[in-house]
Amino acid sequence: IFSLVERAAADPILGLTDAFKADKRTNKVNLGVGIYKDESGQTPILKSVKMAEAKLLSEEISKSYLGMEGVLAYNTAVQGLLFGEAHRVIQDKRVFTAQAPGGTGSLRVAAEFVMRHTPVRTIWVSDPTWANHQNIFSSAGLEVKQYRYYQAQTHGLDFEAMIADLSSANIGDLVLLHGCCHNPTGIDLNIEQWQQLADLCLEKSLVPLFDFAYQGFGEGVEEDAQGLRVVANTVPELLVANSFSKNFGLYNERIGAITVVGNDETQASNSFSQIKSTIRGLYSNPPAHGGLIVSTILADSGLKALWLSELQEMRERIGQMRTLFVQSLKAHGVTQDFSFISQQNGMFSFSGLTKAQVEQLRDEFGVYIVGSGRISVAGMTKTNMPVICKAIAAVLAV
Ligand code: PLP
Ligand code: TYF
Repeated sequence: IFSLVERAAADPILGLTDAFKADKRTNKVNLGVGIYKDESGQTPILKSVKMAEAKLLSEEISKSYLGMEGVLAYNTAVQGLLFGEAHRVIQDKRVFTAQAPGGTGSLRVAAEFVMRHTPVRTIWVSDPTWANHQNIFSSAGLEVKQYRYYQAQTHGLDFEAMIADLSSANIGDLVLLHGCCHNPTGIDLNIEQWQQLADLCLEKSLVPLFDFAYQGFGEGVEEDAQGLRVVANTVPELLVANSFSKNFGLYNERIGAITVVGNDETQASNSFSQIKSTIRGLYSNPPAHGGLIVSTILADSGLKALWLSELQEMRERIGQMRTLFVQSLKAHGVTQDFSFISQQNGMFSFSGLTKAQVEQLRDEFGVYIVGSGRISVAGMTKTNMPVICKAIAAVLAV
């Protein structure tokens, strides 16, 4: 049977890392995949994580199975981060959360749950969006449609087009929304726009599915959740797939969660029972370590404060790199206006560089960015900045 299997295409983002590793040049720079690097170019383990792990190592007494929903204290803590502890959906007991393997696993569980237990067959994603969304949702059997989002001319949001496209969605359709730090554009909605979008979802009975992978990388943990909270205040039903890969630096622990908010306690609880059943059919129950790390940190005020300060440090370093990037492009003789890069949120910058320029950056200069022109600002340092800007100046001058 395997003789019939055709070779899969490489992932447009992860495949770049393979090409980067195989590149023998010494001054190469990887600004493809969204992984945070510190000033020395390392992706360190957070101190708060190391301390939580030390505590777990000395106190953990069993490796027995978790339930399908994972670590209970973790799930409660996730809800606090997402909605704020006093939010109406928590008080009304309309929200349930299951630990799941990363943002990706959480998105897949959400999609499988919707396919198996609701009549909904369509999900709308932004144009552009994270490359894996199409793969995750179509693997679960959902039809993926696109709504307009990014306007190339202004390097900004085309909110009117977004609303116009979503106005043609059918009752019950899922709408994938990036909670903050939109990947790949770095462009987010403001509060008024979130409210308008929430009103549309309510009016047309659309169901938001939040992909929340960068909480704390925009303006702060609380600030970044405002969009989600506005929507949760307005619509009766929604799903959230969140990830702690980036904001806890727990990439390879595969830690995230799937959260369902229902119309009332019974509907939410019934839905959650089916989410757990879906999980059982996929991987039975999640690995414990990541959930225990996060819940240990969030339950301890000292560790939580340390985590928040480490997250702030990552956020601020990326902000500094944005400013330096814009300045040093200018210093390298680039005359085009790149000031929009300072307005974008999160790890990424949507540069507007063409596919041909992206290829030239890689082939001639060893600077790797995603084909769409997305640059991971989180991979820039004061040391590699001159290499990057010199290369970009050269491809723009052609
Ligand atoms: N969603 C978005 C928008 C992302 O950028 C990522 C990046 O990794 C994910 C989901 C997946 O997160 P995880 O690595 O936790 O699966
Ligand atoms: O967009 C990124 O770079 C991150 C990391 O299949 C990532 O979200 C990229 C591709 C992928 C999984 C994770």
